[in-house]
Amino acid sequence: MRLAKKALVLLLVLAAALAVVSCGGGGSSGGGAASNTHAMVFKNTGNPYGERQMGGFEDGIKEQGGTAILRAPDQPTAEAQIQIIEQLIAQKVASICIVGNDYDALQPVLTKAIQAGIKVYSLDSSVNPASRATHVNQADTIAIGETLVEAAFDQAGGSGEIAILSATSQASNQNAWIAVMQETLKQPKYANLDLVKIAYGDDLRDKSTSETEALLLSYPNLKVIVAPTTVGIAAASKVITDKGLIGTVKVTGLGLPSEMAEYIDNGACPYMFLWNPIDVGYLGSYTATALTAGEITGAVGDSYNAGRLGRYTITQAGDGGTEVLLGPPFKFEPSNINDWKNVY
Ligand code: RAM
Repeated sequence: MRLAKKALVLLLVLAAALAVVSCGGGGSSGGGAASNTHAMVFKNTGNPYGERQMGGFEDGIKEQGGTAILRAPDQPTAEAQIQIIEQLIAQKVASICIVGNDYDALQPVLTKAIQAGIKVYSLDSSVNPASRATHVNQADTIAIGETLVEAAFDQAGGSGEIAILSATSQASNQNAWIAVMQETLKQPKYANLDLVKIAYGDDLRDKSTSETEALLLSYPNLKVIVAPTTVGIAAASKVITDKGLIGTVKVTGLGLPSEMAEYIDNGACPYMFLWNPIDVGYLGSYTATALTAGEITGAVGDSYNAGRLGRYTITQAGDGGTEVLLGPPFKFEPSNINDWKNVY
């Protein structure tokens, strides 16, 4: 009797194990995510930068014969991205490219995806190293932060009040750039620059507009607004233009040429920086297929072909994980903005 019970238990255990294997839930080599479908989850909808980045990703996936799924929640929150990622796990996509709304909060759901055999990596806004194979970084974090401080210094004439208008307070890309800016401001050269406030427009046009208006009210002597977000820089430039403050308060930061050409032309933003968001997404698409093909694991030294962009090698990231770097940021100013405004 006891033996029969034991045999039954053994049989049940074996049956359960078989079920797990056939569902592909058995680990990273499982077959649950064997499709050629690759997903990108952006921060939120309604951001032209995000649309360019997703467009580049889709082009790259298509030219490799795969299917791209492009998703973004209405609001730029981790909770909303978690719901989308749960759906993608159920769909058994081959890879998930996450543009993180939070560095740590996505870890449980991304771990679940990884355990289901899905290749997970971040792009543009990173998630923590435990949640990703690697990170596709648009440009060197330190170079961006230092460049923005130097621009604020130059546009303020070397002294005075400056403010930062960021995206959400949880956005890891903006937070990494702001951390470098704060560090850089400690250098003696920048001793006369006073960072009075870091405001958060949440990458929403209306909130970025009202945050800019609040900055102008609270700090009447403000000289420069640095917005390391394409949504924020465009909203701030429009407020400065509408209020007749061109030349009094300058705007700089990271902007999309198509949205910023009019403000570079009218002087609200003397100059700004960015990289090619289409290329960021496109590099992501080749990272996806290199990971799912098992060509790379995301380790330092892994190298792979990224179509028209050429070959890339994975390097150590500042946060202890790894990354692949697209290239240096580019400066947009009156002399070149018209060449770029129709490109992205
Ligand atoms: C916004 C987003 C994006 C960032 C750019 C600079 O569009 O926050 O993540 O990379 O700005």
